[in-house]
Amino acid sequence: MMELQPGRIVNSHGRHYVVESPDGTRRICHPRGKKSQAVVGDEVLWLPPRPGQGDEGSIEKIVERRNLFYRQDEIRTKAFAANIDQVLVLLAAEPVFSESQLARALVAAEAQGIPVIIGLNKEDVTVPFAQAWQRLAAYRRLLPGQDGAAAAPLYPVLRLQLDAPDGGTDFPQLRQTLAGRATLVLGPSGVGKSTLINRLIPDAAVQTAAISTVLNSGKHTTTTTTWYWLAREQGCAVLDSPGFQEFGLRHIAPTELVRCMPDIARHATGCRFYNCTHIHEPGCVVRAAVEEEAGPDGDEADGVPHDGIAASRYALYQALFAELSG
Ligand SMILES: Nc1nc2c(ncn2[C@@H]2O[C@H](COP(=O)(O)OP(=O)(O)OP(=O)(O)O)[C@@H](O)[C@H]2O)c(=O)[nH]1
Ligand SMILES: [Mg+2]
Ligand SMILES: [Zn+2]
Repeated sequence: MMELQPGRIVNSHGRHYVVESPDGTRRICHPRGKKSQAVVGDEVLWLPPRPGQGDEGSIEKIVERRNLFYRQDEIRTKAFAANIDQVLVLLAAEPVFSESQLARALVAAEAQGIPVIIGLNKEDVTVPFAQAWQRLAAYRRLLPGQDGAAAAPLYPVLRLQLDAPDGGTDFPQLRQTLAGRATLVLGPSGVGKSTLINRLIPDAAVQTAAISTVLNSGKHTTTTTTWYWLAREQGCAVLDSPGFQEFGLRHIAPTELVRCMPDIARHATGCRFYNCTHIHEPGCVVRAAVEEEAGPDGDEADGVPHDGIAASRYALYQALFAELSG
């Protein structure tokens, strides 16, 4: 009897999975059944080929996952990765990002309890960068700490210039958050996800491509998710992923949504209505907390904690609630 071997899926292409053994050796394996349910990041048990049966192994078992980050579109489920410690949602000055798609990715991460950091790349493209930075005000601004904790932004938002020698203003902070964790790099096409991987791991030599500024979109250069080690002994890995356009949230119930939007959830607990949808109920405290006004200097991230809900975030909640109820 051949013995089951432990391994981790580091890349997949259709029914071909690249499985990495603890000693770092890699080989192609196929899933045993008809369905291929394994995803990058999965820990698996696999069997080497029998003598004379080629050199591809077979995946026998997927070890129970800590988490699975995925999107659920109308017709299909698209798994990005399993067993990750955090998601870096990378955006850029160009192409112009969709706040709705950003919010959706954040909701999907919260639903799985996966911490998120947001990166805004291409600081050198100054005017579009300033506009994009402003559009992220609701994510950057400080929320008062709860239970004695210090005030903190809704999400950390880092300024980056990933093709520059120093990596941009907040690159040192990015390096710090990557240490000791497995980070899925997620975002639209053309924002610089693969550029980041190449910068961190020069051996990776991942293909990158210039965006089309005419179409305001990337070229979808990366087509599969890949797990790269930065420091294997410390468990530090970064995962490159294909750019996404639409982030479906069909797997989230409308009543679950508020829990996945922390700036809204912090008010929802005070709502006196049992089963309040926070959409139309008169006297709902969530609706009362929506702030139409920006901060004193017009920038919501003015360094002063704001407890109110940014109007743009509440509008996203309303739109998503309606969509998921449909
Ligand atoms: N101006 C500027 N361009 C950058 C910066 N970082 C990356 N780029 C460029 O942006 C383009 C897209 O980069 P990629 O790394 O291929 O983007 P990606 O997110 O991997 O895109 P997909 O694989 O299509 O999802 C390339 O031409 C990069 O050279 C930056 O800081 N400033
Ligand atoms: Mg790429
Ligand atoms: Zn309410």
